[in-house]
Amino acid sequence: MRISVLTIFPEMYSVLNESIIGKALEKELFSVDIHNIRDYSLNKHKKVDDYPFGGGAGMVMTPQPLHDSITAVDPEHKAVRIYLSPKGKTLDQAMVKELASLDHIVLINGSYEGIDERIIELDVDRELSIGDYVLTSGDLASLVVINTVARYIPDVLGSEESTSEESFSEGTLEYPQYTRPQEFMGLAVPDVLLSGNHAEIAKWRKAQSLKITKERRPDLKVE
Ligand code: 4GS
Repeated sequence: MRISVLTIFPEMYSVLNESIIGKALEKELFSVDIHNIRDYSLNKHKKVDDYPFGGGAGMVMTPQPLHDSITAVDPEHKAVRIYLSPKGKTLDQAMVKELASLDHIVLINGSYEGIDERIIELDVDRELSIGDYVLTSGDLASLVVINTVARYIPDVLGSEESTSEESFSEGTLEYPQYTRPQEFMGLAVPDVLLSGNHAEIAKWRKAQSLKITKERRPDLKVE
């Protein structure tokens, strides 16, 4: 899988060199190419923003550098082009899985008050939000997309970090986990987890998972 990123803050993506994602990129299990939108500006000062028509606060990203950078990374429009914005459909684990099945995605990042609407009309396939709050630019949202999608690329996660028994994998929140010591600050690990009875452990975990989902996320509706 290839992920292309269009941004005016390419340095924000240095976090991709860390941890599990950094290792996966080193192994070329997938690729991320980052492009500075400013490099595509035909303005003599490399300007990428301007005042909004109609007035109002802030600046708007101009269409020319966006259109040219999008066209440069995806000339035949074979990729799914995604604009990160609070107006988009909110990212969830089902969407993450779907995105992970694509060959090429382009992540388009706005800053300031946003981008000229005509770019959304002309060049964008989908708008995607990571949640109901406002960031200073789409870049942290893009990093969330890259991180969550990468987890579904074969061999990115080791056997210790599988996507099979985690929150949302069954549409529910994950059961509580315990490790050594058996007692900590007077608190014991639930007996069933020490029993060696795998059927009973699975039953307990399932029940815990349903209980915590009902309590904390009634919106997730299970069964
Ligand atoms: C989000 C979000 C976001 C909106 C970008 C204001 C700068 C900012 N992008 N999910 N202009 N939430 N974007 O807040 O994706």
